[in-house]
Amino acid sequence: MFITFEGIDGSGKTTQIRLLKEYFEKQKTDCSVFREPGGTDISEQIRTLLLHGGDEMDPVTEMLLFSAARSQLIAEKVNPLLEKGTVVILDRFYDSTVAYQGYGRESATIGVINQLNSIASHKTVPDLTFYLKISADTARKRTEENEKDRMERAGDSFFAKVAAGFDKLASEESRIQTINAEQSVELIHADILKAVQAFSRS
Ligand code: Z5A
Repeated sequence: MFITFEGIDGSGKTTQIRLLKEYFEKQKTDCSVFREPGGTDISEQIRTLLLHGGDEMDPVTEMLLFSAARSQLIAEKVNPLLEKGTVVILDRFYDSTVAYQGYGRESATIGVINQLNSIASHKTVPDLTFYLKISADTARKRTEENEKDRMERAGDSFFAKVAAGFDKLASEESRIQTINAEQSVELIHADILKAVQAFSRS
């Protein structure tokens, strides 16, 4: 099973992924977790460039680097694990490129980004995607102590466009389940488990 988590920064993805991994481990089901960008030596080097490179990075360069990191992760880790029957969970996947580089930066049309995503994912499609939907205010309160990286330094209007992009994607794609991420950690986990168990039975 291939599961991805999406949402704006601070929506609680990392917290929920940790709980879901614990659930699979209790079930004695092999489960691997990777973050995007990242998850391989090459992809982690690209992550450093993307999050800590200079503010002068060109938006098309940024879009291509996210895709390059993804291609390496899918080819080197995700696809071989899925072939072995391991559950793979990704903290972000290509929906983030649609939301951030497509709707947020407007680096290319959504059609072009979809083509790029198809190439960079090696045509691997998630079985389930959880979109943790949260207001910008709640997300800001949860992350205000953190030091801001290059992406996080983009302004409020950029993040409003990204959030609207995620909403639009979720309304268009049946694999995407929107979860109310304003709830407690426990209630969000329960919603996610219900969807995972329903998928496993189907
Ligand atoms: N990006 C892109 O532009 N294009 C792409 O294609 C891809 C990515 C793949 C990666 O950032 C950046 O790259 C990201 C998008 C961009 N940039 N932005 N902006 P990252 O990997 O460094 O981090 P992130 O994915 O944006 O999120 P995060 O900071 O790791 O947050 P999170 O995982 O969503 O949340 P969390 O760490 O689980 O929780 C945040 C805090 O809230 C923490 O203190 C928790 O204890 C607390 N929390 C969590 N859940 C709750 C609930 N339910 N109630 C109260 N408090 C909670």
